[in-house]
Amino acid sequence: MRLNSPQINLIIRACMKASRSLIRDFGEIENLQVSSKGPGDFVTSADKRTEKILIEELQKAHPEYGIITEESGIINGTNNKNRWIIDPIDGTMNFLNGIPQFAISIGYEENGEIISGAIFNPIMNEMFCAEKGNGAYLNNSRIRVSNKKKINNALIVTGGPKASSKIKDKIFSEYVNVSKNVSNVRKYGSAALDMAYVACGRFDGYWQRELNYWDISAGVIILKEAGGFVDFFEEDINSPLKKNVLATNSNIHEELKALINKKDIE
Ligand code: 2AM
Ligand code: CA
Repeated sequence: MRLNSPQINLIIRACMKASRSLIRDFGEIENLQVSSKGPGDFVTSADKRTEKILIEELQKAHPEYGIITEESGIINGTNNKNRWIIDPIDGTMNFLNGIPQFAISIGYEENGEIISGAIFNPIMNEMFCAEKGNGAYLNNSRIRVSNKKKINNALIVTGGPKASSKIKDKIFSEYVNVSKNVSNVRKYGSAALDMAYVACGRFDGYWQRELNYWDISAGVIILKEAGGFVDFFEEDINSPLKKNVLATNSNIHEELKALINKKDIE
């Protein structure tokens, strides 16, 4: 791998360390699923344990950096210059159900711009990472987005609506509209991995509403460095950590955008 900033090395080291207990925890899930208690509480503690290890590792090197995380919220909130954006387990529902489609996601921001990041699926042993100007990688190989040019041949991935969504009907009708105009649509359950999969050409495009910044921060730089294009649409200035995301191989971007922004689904 030719990525070598101190930040990306730190992120990768933190991911590797945290993944050891995460893999053990995932192994326990199967037993818990058949127990009367179920795996719910166990998953919450796996999430917290993973996040704690990640924060400890990152803080060892830079105690002053800002951190935004899913579980612990905001740390060193006044530091807007250097920030880690952490999702300890993205794809929690998959993890909970013993499905190996989940990942640790860490993005690194300087002055509000994400400049490096990694998404690590510890079960598949797939480490996606990127650094501004130095390309994107899957393990030791350079990755690029697909070259597909026509939306009707495209394989698209999406997610949601979440259980608490107030715009379920809108999201479902969007799904129908896109489905009618592309080769097929998948729902894989991890926003971070969905973005990474567009970056390496497994999917041609991805969209999802009502995400959080930590779900997709690392994905943004990985996809950009792989030649893709990322848009945040219908942004709410009062909730800067809430995101609606459209991410593609660039070629099909405008066409997918048009399918999502159709008047009849507004
Ligand atoms: P999570 O697994 O960390 O919760 C599933 O479609 C994707 O949406 C996952 O990446 C999931 O992240 C994310 N997501 C964000 N907010 C969510 C919520 N409230 N409920 C379910 N999934 C959510
Ligand atoms: Ca997440």
